[in-house]
Amino acid sequence: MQTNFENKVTETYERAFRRGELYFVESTIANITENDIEFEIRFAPSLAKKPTAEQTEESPLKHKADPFAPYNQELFVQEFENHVILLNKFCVVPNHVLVVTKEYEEQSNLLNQEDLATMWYCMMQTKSQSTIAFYNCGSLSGSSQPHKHMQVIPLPSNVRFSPPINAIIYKYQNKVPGEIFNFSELPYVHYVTLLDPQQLSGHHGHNYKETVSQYLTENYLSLVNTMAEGFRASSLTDPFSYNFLMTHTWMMIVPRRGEKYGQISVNSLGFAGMLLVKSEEELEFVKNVGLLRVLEGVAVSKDKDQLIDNIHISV
Ligand code: B4P
Repeated sequence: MQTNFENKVTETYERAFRRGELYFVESTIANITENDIEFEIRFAPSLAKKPTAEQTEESPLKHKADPFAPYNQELFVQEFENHVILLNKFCVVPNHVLVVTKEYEEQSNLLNQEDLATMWYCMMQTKSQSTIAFYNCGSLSGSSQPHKHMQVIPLPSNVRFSPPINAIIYKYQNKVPGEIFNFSELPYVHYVTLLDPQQLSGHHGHNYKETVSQYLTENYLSLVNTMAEGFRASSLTDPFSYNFLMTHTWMMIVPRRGEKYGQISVNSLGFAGMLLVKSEEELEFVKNVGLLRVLEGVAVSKDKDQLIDNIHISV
């Protein structure tokens, strides 16, 4: 049984698609196993033809048009306090939504309590599929639009461990919620924390939204602070770009040092274990080089001498 939110998303999606206001991008999936994790590579050749942010139909010149202000009414799902919830115009997975600030804010800003509350609202209101929420923060994070926006994407329900990174999280179930740790299986610096189901359950009466969003914000900020402390201690410049991922049970943050590895542009979904490639050459490149090597190439390698001593990596 779909919620009102899901009905609204589906109706808007179908109407926008029929009217040619939204593009569904065909893709195929190749699986690749490294370090016992089955990763997913999504091959979407027609995306290579998508106009870039600098050159859209509305703005063929070199100045950037903001697609979220004004936003396309055909993609509008609903308002939620300081945000509008829009459908992604170029979706690889149907019903992929964007949570966009009503007032312009920079994509390099920290998430605030209202951002996290709206991301959580979209996740909780999507009951017929599992979802992952993410934020591509900063210019090296794989983001293409500078107006602050978070994203929530449905995941195929037939995948047992979805997203693929869930295939390893069960090994870390002894971690106390709130403790920050990392996966020894991954070669790049990242920080993970498990969420406490008690704190997220509906047992907080009328204060539910406030209590949950405060809890999510505390956990998000403690990941950001741990990342920043690690970089300060290593005397490297703070990364101002990172990817943030959130499911119903965990959060993860991955600092970025590069936007692309070769031709491959990586966003948060790459670190969920779902990498996107746009040509046969890119697909072959990832298979030859190794997917973890691609991710390590745009993140911070755990092997970097200066980092290994200074960034606290607990397992
Ligand atoms: P950004 O944060 O700026 O960047 P992004 O998600 O990496 O998207 P990008 O635009 O760079 O897309 P890419 O070709 O790599 O997000 C901007 C968002 O706004 C995007 O979702 C974009 O599609 C959307 N958008 C642009 N103009 C819009 C408009 N006028 N109205 C509404 N929305 C608009 O990748 C294409 C898509 O595939 C992205 O959505 C990406 O998130 C998704 N994707 C990546 N990996 C995937 C995977 N493994 N499986 C499924 N989908 C995947």
